Parts: sequence; structure tokens; C-alpha cells
Amino acid sequence: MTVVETRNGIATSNAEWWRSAVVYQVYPRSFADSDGDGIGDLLGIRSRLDYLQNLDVDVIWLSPIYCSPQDDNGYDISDYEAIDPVFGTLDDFDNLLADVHSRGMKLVMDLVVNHTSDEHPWFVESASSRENPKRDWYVWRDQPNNWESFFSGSAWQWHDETEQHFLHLFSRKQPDLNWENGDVRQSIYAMMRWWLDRGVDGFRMDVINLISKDPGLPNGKPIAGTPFGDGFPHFSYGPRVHEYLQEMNESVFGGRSGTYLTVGEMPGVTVEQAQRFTDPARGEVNMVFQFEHVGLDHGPSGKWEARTLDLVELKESMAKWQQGLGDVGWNSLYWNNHDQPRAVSRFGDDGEHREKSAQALGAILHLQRGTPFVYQGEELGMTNVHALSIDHVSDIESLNFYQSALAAGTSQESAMASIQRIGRDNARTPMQWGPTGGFSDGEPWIALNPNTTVVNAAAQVGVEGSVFEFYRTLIALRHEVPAVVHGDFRLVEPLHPTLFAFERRFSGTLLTVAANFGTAPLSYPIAGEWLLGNYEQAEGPLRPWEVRIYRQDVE
Ligand code: ISL
Repeated sequence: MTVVETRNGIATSNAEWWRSAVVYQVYPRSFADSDGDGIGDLLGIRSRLDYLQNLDVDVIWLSPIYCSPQDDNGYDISDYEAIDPVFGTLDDFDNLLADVHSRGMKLVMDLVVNHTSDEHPWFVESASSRENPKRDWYVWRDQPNNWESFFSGSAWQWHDETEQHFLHLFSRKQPDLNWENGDVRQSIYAMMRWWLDRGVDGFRMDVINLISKDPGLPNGKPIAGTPFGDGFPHFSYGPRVHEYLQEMNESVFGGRSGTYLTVGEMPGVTVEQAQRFTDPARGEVNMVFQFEHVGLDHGPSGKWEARTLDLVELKESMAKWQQGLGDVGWNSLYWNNHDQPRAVSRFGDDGEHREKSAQALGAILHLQRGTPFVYQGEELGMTNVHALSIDHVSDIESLNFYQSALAAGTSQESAMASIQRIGRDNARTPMQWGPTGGFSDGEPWIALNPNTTVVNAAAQVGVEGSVFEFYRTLIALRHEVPAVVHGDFRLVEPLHPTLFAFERRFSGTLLTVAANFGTAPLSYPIAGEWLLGNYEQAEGPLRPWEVRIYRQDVE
């Protein structure tokens, strides 16, 4: 392995550049529209690279841009080696990639291989007859089991022509691939190599802990009040998942001189499992997206049932992951993405203290150990959409939930309240570039959040004290202060109900980060030299949603 100096002056292997990187997630449909059809596209992204370079992010992760019927906004892929015309062409992609690289940034693709679209030629063949050589590429059974789909209803769809059911953990237009079949795996690895040959810098792997299922596909424990059982223990972390990831890693990345970022999205993953997935010695993935902290406000029946978020639990969970992946493995750090409500609305205060709380959240995340992911608009403190009605809901998960909740006797008001609180459209409204939007010259595919009049990039870039400029400073700190990347982590005052404070220690430097997750003045004296804060520097109690970062030399 080559040893190089990183830009923070620490000698590390250049194969591990992702440890000091910050990733920015672009949701292409909603980022920037160049041709006025109301849907964001590759040329739009290209036209906004100055903005991303100014923010100083290292990597761009693109949510899926492949050919797709768009049943689940591109997470249902019908051709892995072509760009959906709505986003542009392969030439547009190559030009974007070249521009990203020429600015010293990297680009990571979304890899959705637990399932394809039902319009993918593989599935079309598989469904054409029971004798087709690709029949076994998907999961067909005479009898369905009792598993429930993530998107409501049964996870099985009856297929009239060949008189069997096929498995779809997500929508019925997203049939699950059968990873037990070696030809399926080899075809996926070949496709991944094709993208690496084009120059991409890695993959974010969609629900990759679901690719190996318990081969017997047993029924799950019955879920009270529903006809379904909980299949999760049988379709997640299956017996061959480590084997598949090691095989993928070897077949796709083995023998290449480049170095890549891989992050596995893994709903329900435990710290112990994540340690195994991210232990560099095992050769699987660099890091995983875990879901514990974004599940703390879910009720016993799941995400649609509200539960009050408790700061002590949030701190305990984050500290557990910091410790658990401290010596072996690596953390990803995120507050939100295209599936989650907006961070400031969920964990902060999107009213009076929107800016301060967005900044405090930013600092608490970016100063932990791991690779931070910024979801488009988070760096502006974009909020949930509060005024949705069901006619304006676009997301398949929310629409299916609404139907099944009403069928089960839930009131329209209550179902809508759930969607407003936690529905995925909250994250998918167009990027707010200016006071009138600036996303598209046409009618956007999903309505803009009306608060674009005040929450927008034009009002923040270059403006001292803005959320954007604060994020820029946080990202610069990661690039410049080795303790941010490498320091160990210690939570302080774990039981304090409104203080979120921790220490990072590395090679004679101690950083202390302390934030007031409330509005009442909070005394928490910190030693050392002031490094950064989201208010004017002052002694005395922490003001509403104030965060302070101090640095001191230690033994
Ligand atoms: O969105 C969720 C919260 O309700 C999750 O259950 C989500 O479906 C899960 O995290 C998997 O997400 C990924 O795969 C899905 C796709 O719809 C999501 O957008 C994607 O991030 C199926 O491909």
C-alpha cells in the first residue's frame, strides 16, 4: 500500500481517503432542472458544481439515474447500463464525471441490486415461462409466506401467466433478485466493473443486508392485528451475506489500482454486525448506514406511529456506535437522506430556532468520528413541508400506507399527520436555490416548499452566520484538524436532558463540543481555546441551540 500525506498532514494509506472525506447526497430529480420539464437532470447537477465545490465536499453520491419506470423514483431499475432519458444521456454522465474529477471531487453511484424493476429484461425473461433459463434469477414460489412488504401489503405478487408468486420486499414493481444464483451475482459484478471502467469512485449499496435470505423463506412471527408476519429476521443478515460481499469486493475491486468508497445501506443492522461488515481485514464495505438513531421516534408498530424523541436515548445510541466502531470498522454519519424527514424538523426546531438548531445539529454530527453525509438542502436548513394534502403526496410508500391505514380504520387526519411528520416527500421537494425557487423554469414534479422565499441558497452563500457558511466551516475543520478525523470519542453528561456534549482526543489535542438542545440557558463551562460557535463568542451559559467548540493541548 502506498503511504501518502493527506491534506490534514497525517500519513495514512491513500486507499483510505474516504476517512477524511465529506459526502454530499444529490437526489437528481429534485436538485436542478436544466431543460424546464420540471424534473432535475445531469446537466442541472453539472451547472451547480461551483456550489458544491464552494461547500468543499469531497464526494457526490447520486441517487439512481438509471433507466427506470420510476415506480419508486429510480430505485426500480430496468437497465443498469443506461441513463434514464429524463436525467440525460451517457454522454451527459461522462461530462459530469469529468467535471467532478477536474474539480478534485469524486462521484459515487447508487447500486440497487436487491431487486430490479419488473420491466428489467432479466425479469421479463424470468416471468416468460417456468422453463426460462432466467426463471431462477428471481424468487418464485407456489405458496407465498406471510412476509409483509416494506411498502404495505403482502411481499408476494401472484403472476397469472405462470401461476406462481414472486417475492418483492418493496413495491410489486421491484421483484427481488435471487442471489443464490451464481449467474445473477456474476452479472451484477460485471455491471459494477463497467461503471468503475467509466471512472466512478464507488457505490452506495441499497438495502445490501437483505440480499441473502433464509433459504427456506419461513413465515415470520405473526404481527398482531394484521394478516402478516415479521419476515425481517429471515430476509435480513442472511447466512451468505458476508460471503456475497466478500465475493463482490474481490470480483469488482480486486486488482484495480484505484481506491473506492463503499457504503452499505443496512436497515436493522446491529453494531456487532456492522463491525464485521466494516472490518478492513474482512474486505466487505468501508462503512454502513445504520438506522438506530432514525428509529428512535418510531412507535411499536413502526415509523407511522409517533414516539417522542428523547435526547438521552439519542446520545446513548450515537455514543454506542462511536464506541462500537471505534477500534475496528468505521462509521457513516447522517441525520437525513431521501427517505427520512428533514433533520432540522425532526431533531431541531424548525420554527424560531431553525438556523441555530440546524447549525448545532451540523456540528454534533460533523465532529463525530466517521464519514459525514450531507443530504441536499440540509446545509441550508431546509425543513419538512407542513402543508401537504394527500393529493400532493407522490411517494409510493406514503400512498400505499395511506390506503392500507384507511382500510384498517385509521382516520384520514391521523394518516395524513403521519405522512406529514415522517413521509419521504419531506426530503424530496426541490432544492431551494433562490427566493422563487430556482430549481426549474417549468412546473416542478413535486411542489416547492413555500418557505423557499426565506430558506434558500442565494440568501446564505457568502453570508456570515448562515447555515451554509457554518457547514462550510465544519467541513473545513474536518479537512484541517486531525482530531476531527482520527480522535477517539467520549460522551460527557450522558444523562443530561438538554446538553449534547462530547470530547475528541488525538495526539495531544482535545476538542470539546457542547450544544444546548433546548431554549433555556444552560451552564456548561468548557476549558481551552475557542474554535467555533454558532453565536458571537461569549462566556456564560449556552444560549438557545448554541453550540461551542473548544480546543486544548493535553498530555
Ligand atoms: O424508507 C424507509 C423508511 O420507511 C425505509 O424502509 C427504506 O425503504 C429502506 O431504508 C430502504 O431504502 C432504500 O431502498 C428502497 C428505496 O425505496 C429507498 O429510497 C432506498 O433508500 C427500495 O429500493
